[in-house]
Amino acid sequence: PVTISRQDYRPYPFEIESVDLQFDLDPTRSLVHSRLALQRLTPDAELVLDGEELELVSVKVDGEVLAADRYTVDAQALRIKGLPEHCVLEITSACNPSTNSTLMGLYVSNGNFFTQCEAEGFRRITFFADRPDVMSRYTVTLRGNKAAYPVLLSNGNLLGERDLEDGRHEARWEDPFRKPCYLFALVAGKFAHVERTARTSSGRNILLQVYSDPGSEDKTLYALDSLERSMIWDETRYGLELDLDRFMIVATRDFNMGAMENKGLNIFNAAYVLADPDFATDANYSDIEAIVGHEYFHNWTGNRVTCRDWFQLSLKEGLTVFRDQEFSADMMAASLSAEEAASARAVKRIDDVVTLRAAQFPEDAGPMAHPIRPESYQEIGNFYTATVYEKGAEVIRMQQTLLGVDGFNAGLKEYFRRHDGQAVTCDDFVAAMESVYQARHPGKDLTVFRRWYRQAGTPRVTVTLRHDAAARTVTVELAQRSDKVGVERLPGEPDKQPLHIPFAIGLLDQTGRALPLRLAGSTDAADTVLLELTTERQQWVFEDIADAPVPSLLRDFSAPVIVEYDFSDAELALLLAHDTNAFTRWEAGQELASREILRLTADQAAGRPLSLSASFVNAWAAVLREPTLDAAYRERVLALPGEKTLAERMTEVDPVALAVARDFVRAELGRQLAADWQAAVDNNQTPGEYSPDPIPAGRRALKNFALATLQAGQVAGAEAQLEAQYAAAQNMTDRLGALAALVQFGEAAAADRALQDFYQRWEHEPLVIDKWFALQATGRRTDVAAVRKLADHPAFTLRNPNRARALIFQFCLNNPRGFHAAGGAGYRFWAEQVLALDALNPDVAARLARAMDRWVRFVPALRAPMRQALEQVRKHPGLSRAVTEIVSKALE
Ligand code: DPP
Ligand code: ZN
Repeated sequence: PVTISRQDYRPYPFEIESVDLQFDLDPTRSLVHSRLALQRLTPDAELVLDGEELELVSVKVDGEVLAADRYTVDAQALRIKGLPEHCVLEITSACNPSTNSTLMGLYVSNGNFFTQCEAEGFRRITFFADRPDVMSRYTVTLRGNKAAYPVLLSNGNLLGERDLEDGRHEARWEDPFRKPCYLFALVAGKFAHVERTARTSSGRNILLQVYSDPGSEDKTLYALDSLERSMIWDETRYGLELDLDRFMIVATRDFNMGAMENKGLNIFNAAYVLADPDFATDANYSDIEAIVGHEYFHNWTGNRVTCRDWFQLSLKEGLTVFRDQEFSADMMAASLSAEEAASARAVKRIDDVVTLRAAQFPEDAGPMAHPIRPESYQEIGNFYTATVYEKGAEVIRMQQTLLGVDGFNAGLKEYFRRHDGQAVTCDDFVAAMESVYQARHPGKDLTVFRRWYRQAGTPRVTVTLRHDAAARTVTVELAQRSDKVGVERLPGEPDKQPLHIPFAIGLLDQTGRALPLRLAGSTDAADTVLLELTTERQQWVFEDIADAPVPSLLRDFSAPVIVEYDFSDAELALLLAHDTNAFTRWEAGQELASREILRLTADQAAGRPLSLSASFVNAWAAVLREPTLDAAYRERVLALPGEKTLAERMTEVDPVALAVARDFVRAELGRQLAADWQAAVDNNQTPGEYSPDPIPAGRRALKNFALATLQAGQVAGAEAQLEAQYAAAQNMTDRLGALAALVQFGEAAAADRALQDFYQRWEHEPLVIDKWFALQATGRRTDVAAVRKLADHPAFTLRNPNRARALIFQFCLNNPRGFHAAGGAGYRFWAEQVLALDALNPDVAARLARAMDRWVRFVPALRAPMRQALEQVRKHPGLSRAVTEIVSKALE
């Protein structure tokens, strides 16, 4: 496979001023006529247009058919030499959407046409310069049978529609803004829609529409509300107004990712559009809001200003994830009291950090580790990663932390002033931010900060505290190192260098009171101080501190780093009880729980009996009984750290022992604190009409966590409560919560009864059947034989990515007992499924391939069969470039 390097970027030698596309839509042979107005920028340059799986029908230059010896065409590209400086190129080609199982380019789902072009799907639609720095103005004509495809949509504004002979019709669309081809979209078929008109701050009316399968339109109202909220939020928070007269979202059941930000015509996985209380959970509602927001926010951060090349992907994704995180936090906090709002924001921050640690930290320490701006790739589809997205968002957040919210907003404004309408780089973004930073903080710059864009790996920050009783000072020393990660350094790449790390710190006295912090030489005192670590090791002195304090470190997770400090259990318990920063308070509990689970994992692996420490039980009891904590936050504090996060702390991972130990802790907490959990259940009922708002959602989260914990502890009466809740539930959160606890911790017969009932109730709603598969895929009783049986169920298909993710991915990624069972049957199943998926959809197969990323860290008995499974996949003839890249890197 060819490796593409960031250093090799060259501008495209042609300008494509306009693109006129005409589609004759037919499921088995769609014809695409493309008319490109070209300007050659480099003398003698050859025109190379990407094209894959296309049948070339004809090529004309300035109206004349091009002689066959003037061009070549192969499986990758059409090449034309000797074009004049200005010309009009007309290309007719054909493709077959009905057999396109990759879901890239033009494909058919449920009888309707959809497109997906990011990153490199447009080349499966027509021959084109499929790269983000080639920006053009598009007009699009769609023609198709009117009865079969009554709705014909593309980007921008509708110019007109008319009927044609033979029962066909056409629609003409025009996108007034230049765009790269990855933002092109078309949709054709039978749809229902909901719509409303919203007014922008400058007084323009915008038509907002959400399209879905006929009959589903009632379930799209939350998405439509979320779209309107997104529009208002981007105006109020960033002064960014929608630039189109019309904004459409279309839901499809078959989609490789969550959603896609095509200009004016977002295409969404139905899972992130459809909701009603009966079949969507609280988590589904918040995902819909976040993803609708995310794609909408791309209109400015991604579309108006786009990426020069795919190495700059984080330019739009990190920034847009940051923006959707802020949007969700603001929406959660809206209409709450100040105290509740602070707690809701902390919950959002915790959830984002949990995701980062579970997905990104392992990635950054494994064979796929890469900087947020990668240096090279073989398949760009493999770089839509937690690093580019979630770590990318943290790098943006740090810039906000360093500049302050006002400074950051000014920096963003400067970014748009400089680059609106352009395809730019991450450096351009930082330069815009830096211009504000330097103006407001003379003498400072972002030189060191920029290293975050080119260094992979999670930095570790070691903290040392020295109290001088005589001088009444505390000296804090921070030292950073970026461990070599498990990847070869690139040729010529220098050693890891120190990063610019904003490190928020507080100090508590031994009774848990917050100490006012005053740095030597300063007159201001504050509860939290932001230390800026820019070299390998630095010291700060705080004055006026009589007794040795307990530090509260990396408040609000001010940087994506791992903190090393030798807390005693008693100090952690103090922080858990008293820290004024909600994030670090939660963190203290997580650290206590991690220590407990890791100790028990070692006991389990060594065959020693397991016993939970009394001090840990007491700490959890105190949280359960603390009257001031709100439900959502309390649930986050009580929840145990996840297996993937815990595994990163083990030198050799024994996943089954870890799962057993973690479940043991849950069960013991349930058993020993049964009365407290029951009180949490009783005090957090949510009668009345369903609302996905944070307060009732938080109550349900705590109540369902408490009930499941009681069941984990096999507490008498818990199962009956779960069965009763399952039967009487008025919303999916409660129904699924009860079902999940029955499947995970209940008696097999009770679980099976409920599963059967659930299937019958929801047989006709695929999104709920996905949940049914996922619950079983992750069930403690589900082994490889059981998952194979589920894969034979008539409702299962690998062709639908949501279904494949629900069963196969969930089993391989989130069922440690089943997947890692001794003997390697899980790994053989993985290899089979990767290969079967790869034949259909390489993008999705490559994601599943990553289930083995961390294989070298497992105990030897598992490592050997894991390696075998990886080798088996790697040597498979005809393996896609995408999967080849993943398994080869894993085996390197
Ligand atoms: N659709 C994906 C996202 O919005 C890729 N752009 O993140
Ligand atoms: Zn995005």
